[in-house]
Amino acid sequence: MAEAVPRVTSLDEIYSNTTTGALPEQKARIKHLIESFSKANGSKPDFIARSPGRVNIIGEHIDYSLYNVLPAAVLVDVLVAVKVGQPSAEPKIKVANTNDTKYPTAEFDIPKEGDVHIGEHDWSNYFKAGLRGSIQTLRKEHGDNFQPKSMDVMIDGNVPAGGGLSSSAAFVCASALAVMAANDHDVSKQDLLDLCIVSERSVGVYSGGMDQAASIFSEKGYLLYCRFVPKFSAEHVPVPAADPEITFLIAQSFVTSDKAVTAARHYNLRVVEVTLAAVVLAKFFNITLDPDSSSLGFSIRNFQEELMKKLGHTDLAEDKQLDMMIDIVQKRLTQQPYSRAAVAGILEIEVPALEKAYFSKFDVEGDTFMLRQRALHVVEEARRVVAFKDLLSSNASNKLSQDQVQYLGHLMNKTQESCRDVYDCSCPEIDHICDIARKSGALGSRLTGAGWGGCTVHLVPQDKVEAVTEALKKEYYNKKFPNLSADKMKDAIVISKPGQGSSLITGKALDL
Ligand code: NG1
Repeated sequence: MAEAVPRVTSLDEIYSNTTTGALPEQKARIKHLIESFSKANGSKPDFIARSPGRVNIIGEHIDYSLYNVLPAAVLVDVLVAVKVGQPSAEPKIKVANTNDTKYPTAEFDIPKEGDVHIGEHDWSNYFKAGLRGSIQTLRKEHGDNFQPKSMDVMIDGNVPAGGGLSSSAAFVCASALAVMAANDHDVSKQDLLDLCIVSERSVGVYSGGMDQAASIFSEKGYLLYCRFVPKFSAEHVPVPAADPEITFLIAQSFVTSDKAVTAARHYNLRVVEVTLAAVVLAKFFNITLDPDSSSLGFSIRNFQEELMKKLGHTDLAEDKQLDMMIDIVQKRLTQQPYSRAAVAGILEIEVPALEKAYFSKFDVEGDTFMLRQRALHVVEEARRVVAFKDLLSSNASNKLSQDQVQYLGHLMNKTQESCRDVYDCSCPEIDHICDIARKSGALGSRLTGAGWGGCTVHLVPQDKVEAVTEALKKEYYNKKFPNLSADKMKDAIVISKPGQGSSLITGKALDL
């Protein structure tokens, strides 16, 4: 039996041992949510579905090429409080937010047939995305006549929006979990993951799957090593001991990058570029790729597997295979960007056929594509992830030496260089934060998440945390945002130990 998303009856199971002082603060927050819910709906919620944000330690922009990544859940999360109504031919949904001035209440029906409608950019779309995916799954399982239940919902989220900690995945995962639970479905972690990846694509972002995996599968105290092939699997990797202890410091840039708004020229364009790189390389080696589970159906990882089969190298270790891939990308793809006509020419198809295959699922701005640069980032980053994970796993029960800690930091610094220069997904503010942090004691500093703003993560020895924090305040936040409120400053820099993944908060945990 696949493992179900846990039901917890005590908040300690989620929030204790994650960050000092977290438990009382979270209890107060949940109490406030329950009180606001009762005020709006006349009684307490039946349960609260919860899913956290995540920080990616290493493995950036490679999940949608199906390469392994190493994220962890953070403490901040999205809470979806629910009161369940009756099954109905015309089920009604009311979605409110504890911050109702910023996020006004939305009310709508679930259509009898077809998908839940998702309109222009609106905060409630992320709930609708989770709802849409869940209803599709429930109808698949119980037939088209399945009658969903009405729901009164109130949401409270503290993952900074557009801040690189994957607020969208936390929101979609918590919403889908809420809908499945409201309809008496004990969803497994794997099923929730599958449906959330598809759900999030309905908000227009051709997301990889890392964020949803980290949000759902993470366990307190562990990083989550995610493999996407042959199918998704998660391995819980402890953060090894070191002297001084290593910490992951998370610092916001406060440069907001809304993926759903900028996707056409940022995120989705990269998805197209790496997909085109995969099919072009396959063509060069006379390989026909079968569609895979990546966003557009053809991934560099799949090309690698097919190439290794063809060359008789399937038993070669992962790092050696990736070294070969790096060499191939450098030799076979040109520095110059490729036009649509050039790609179509290589694939021996007409431009309209190319456009139908790779440009019709979502809007993409751009007529030239940096295939070599994007593919090179992908295979080199995948190689760094393997090196990082191998070092952690081989030292799970020993203390890391100073050299080993330095090496982990070095890998993170290389990721940042590649994101900045090769994948072009950093921004001046992120580069600046990384410089300040390194100069004041961080061993590794890089953007985390999609980039173009958002958030950074730093590998910092415990005895340097204060120096790095002070330097960032002085040289970045105080200069760039002199009027930052105390609350915002508190959110700007966080040391969050790896947190717990999705859960349903029920029973006694709601008696606050
Ligand atoms: P963010 O934008 O930080 O949530 C996005 C993708 C991930 C991954 C990273 C880059 C979504 C939901 N998430 O993360 O899958 O591709 O960018 O590594 O689109």
